[in-house]
Amino acid sequence: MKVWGRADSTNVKKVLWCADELGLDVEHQPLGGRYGGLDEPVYREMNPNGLIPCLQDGDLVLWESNAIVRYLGAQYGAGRVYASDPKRRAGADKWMDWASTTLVGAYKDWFINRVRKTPETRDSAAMERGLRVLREQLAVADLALARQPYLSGDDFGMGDIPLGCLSYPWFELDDQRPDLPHLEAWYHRLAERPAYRHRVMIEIS
Ligand SMILES: N[C@@H](CCC(=O)N[C@@H](CS)C(=O)NCC(=O)O)C(=O)O
Repeated sequence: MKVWGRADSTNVKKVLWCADELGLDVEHQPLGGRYGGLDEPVYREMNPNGLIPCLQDGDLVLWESNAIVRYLGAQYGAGRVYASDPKRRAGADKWMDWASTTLVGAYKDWFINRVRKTPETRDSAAMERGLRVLREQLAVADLALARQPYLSGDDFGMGDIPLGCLSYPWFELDDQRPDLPHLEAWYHRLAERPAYRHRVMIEIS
């Protein structure tokens, strides 16, 4: 099994973290960002979007990070990362989609300006707007986590992976965060997982 994509990309982190949780032996090829290679014809053949991550497992080539996480879970983690019960699985699916749709635009506005731009080049208005929306939206996750220990339900699962990847910079950068105790307790639970520490808690860049 092979995964393409630089390790510090949020979407690549999802895949590498999930694979580690499942104990899979993955060949990792950094790509994108400072590594380049996204316009190489061989890569475009696999992922015509020219984005990372991309997975190859036997004759399957797959892009879209959440689809890859779902595939790995269904193929190698049924009953663990990927709930067998459709109702429990739908609950996890919901949080995966929520993180990648409702939340991610605000997250990018905040993260890119906060981390990747210099004070001179950053769009402060976009950064503040992103921060404001993040504060509001993360309260929704906090409410859910008041009732269950994981976004996936009683146990860790794929529903925790997208927000788990976004949460590391959120909790580690020293911006003013609202008091969301259940979200914070969940983050600390994730930080106890060796696979999370190995794949997600790496230098923020
Ligand atoms: N919806 C796609 C988004 C993929 C995406 O935007 N990937 C970014 C990195 S997080 C990318 O390829 N950026 C170009 C680069 O890193 O050079 C997914 O979830 O896989």
